[in-house]
Amino acid sequence: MVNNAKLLNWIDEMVHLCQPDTIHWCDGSEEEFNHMANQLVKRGSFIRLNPEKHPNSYFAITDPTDVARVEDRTYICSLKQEDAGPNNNWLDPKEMKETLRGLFTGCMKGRTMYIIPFSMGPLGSPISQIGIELTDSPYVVCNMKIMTRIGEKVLDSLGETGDFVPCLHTVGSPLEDGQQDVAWPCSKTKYIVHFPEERAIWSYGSGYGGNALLGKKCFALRIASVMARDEGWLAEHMLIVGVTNPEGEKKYIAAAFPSACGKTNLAMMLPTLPGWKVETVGDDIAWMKFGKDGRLYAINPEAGFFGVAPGTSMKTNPNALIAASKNTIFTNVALSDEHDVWWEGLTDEQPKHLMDWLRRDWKPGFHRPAAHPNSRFTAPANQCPSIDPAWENPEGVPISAILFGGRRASFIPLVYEAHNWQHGTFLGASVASEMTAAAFGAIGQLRHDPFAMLPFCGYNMADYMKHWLETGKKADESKLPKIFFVNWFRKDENGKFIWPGYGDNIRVLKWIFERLDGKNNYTESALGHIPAEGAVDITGLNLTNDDMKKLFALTKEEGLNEVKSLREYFERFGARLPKEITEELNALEERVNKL
Ligand code: TSX
Ligand code: MN
Repeated sequence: MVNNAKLLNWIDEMVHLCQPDTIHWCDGSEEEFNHMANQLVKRGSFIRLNPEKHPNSYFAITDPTDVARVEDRTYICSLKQEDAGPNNNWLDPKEMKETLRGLFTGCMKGRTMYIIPFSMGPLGSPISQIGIELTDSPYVVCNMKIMTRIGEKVLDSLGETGDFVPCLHTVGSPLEDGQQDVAWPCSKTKYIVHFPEERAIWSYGSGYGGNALLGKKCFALRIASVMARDEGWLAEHMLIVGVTNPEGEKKYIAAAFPSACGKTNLAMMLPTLPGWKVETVGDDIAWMKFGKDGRLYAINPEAGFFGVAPGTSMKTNPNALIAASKNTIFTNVALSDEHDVWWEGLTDEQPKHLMDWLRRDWKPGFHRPAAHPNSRFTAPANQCPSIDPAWENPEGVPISAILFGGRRASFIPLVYEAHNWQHGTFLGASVASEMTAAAFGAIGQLRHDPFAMLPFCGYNMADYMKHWLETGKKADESKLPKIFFVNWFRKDENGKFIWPGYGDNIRVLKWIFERLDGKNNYTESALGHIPAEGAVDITGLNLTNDDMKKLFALTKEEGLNEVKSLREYFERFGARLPKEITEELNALEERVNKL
């Protein structure tokens, strides 16, 4: 029996507000998943995939207006606007609650309220956190079952007095008596709202991804970043990998990249250097706390991958395809006549006929994609062939290096190392990426995305930088991870990528690995330590010395442009920008001026 008073009181209040027809406590069993998937098939929301190709897997299509996170409808409702910062939409929490109470009144009429107890992180880990999501979407329940640890065991762990983050979600589409449901109910009105002081999430109107699977971006990043600030740990938009050298020594690395840089591909990469191994702990989020030994330990709070499908192939990421070969939900991809899935980039040859993500006929030569560019697979992490043996270790894995990166056609070298934690924090603050999708503005335009956390930081980004600086000051610097910046995307004068990327990125990780062992394989540059000549292992690659020079070339003109762009960007944080960030920027300018 559930005896947690906070939980029971909150559910009572929310049932009264949302007025669902029925209530269902999710036990997290396979039977429950199958039952709900069957219901979704009956109602036309799911199509069962060919079990010979994808056992226990489903195809879902959303409403065409509900296909991505809605950043302009996402709010951080802190008591003070300055605490949300220029990086967030803000409204007074009292006013927002009033608006939401109005919207949520009767929002689940004609529907079932599902109660999903979930754990972010392995159950019982000192780094894990519990959330309870109330939702009227069975699609959300099925996805949460894959992406998190859900069900009775979580309630047991919560106990009588345990705390949790309340996560209320509705698709905002109540049903009148006898009204026929649609395949993807949602509302034109959308609100994704976080109350950081109260540590609560209210999400209205969308059934998709990060808007609706509230454990992921809303909890594990926006709310958790606030908890981490207050409690002295880090909640980061980072993949986690274990890298083993041919001698069998292993180090864990965390890495933050903006979207469209291939984070999931790096998390699951197949190294091309003989004897090297890369294993996956997580592909999106890292929660990091200091252990008793003074080192930083990370867990992946998730249990699945919610990966972008287009571009994923046996060439770019075979481990992701194997992870998604069974027990997987595909959303907004295309469906073949054999009830298999397809998306742009999956195969060189296009299928002869498909149903596209808008349920229309599709044939090769059509000038529109068959799969939505933001279409996804929801796959269990433990099905990934490269999954790390320690991926569910409750203590986490010790992090030796943190990587930041971006998609930069010029100036930013293939790899460089920060001088110390403060300089590394500045590298994180300087993350920027050139856009590849028109949805985010002009293609090729530089977008600043500090720590790759711009859409996910639950408070003022300037205070976030301060939190990183303070984390470094409190720690024993010799035990802190070393910080690096990487850029796989530098282009030559003909607009061609110079670096082969993908599995060959192990060559960069090898240099980093050796730096961590204290090898003197670097030289100084205006940005930081770069590999000494010959220190990046390029045996077997078609790269000339000239190419390698191009990957690290720095010009004064480009450097001054970079400094100008950063100064302009940081200005928006006003007096709240930590003075250390300005100092690092000034120091960079001085070094660039000597080029
Ligand atoms: O994921 C990528 N990574 C990391 C892989 C571990 N991508 C894809 C980015 C979009 C999600 C990359 N694209 C990478 C990379 O390292 N590098 C590039 C650029 C690139 C693209 C193609 C080739 C080389 C580099 N070469 C050929 O197509 C033959
Ligand atoms: Mn992400």
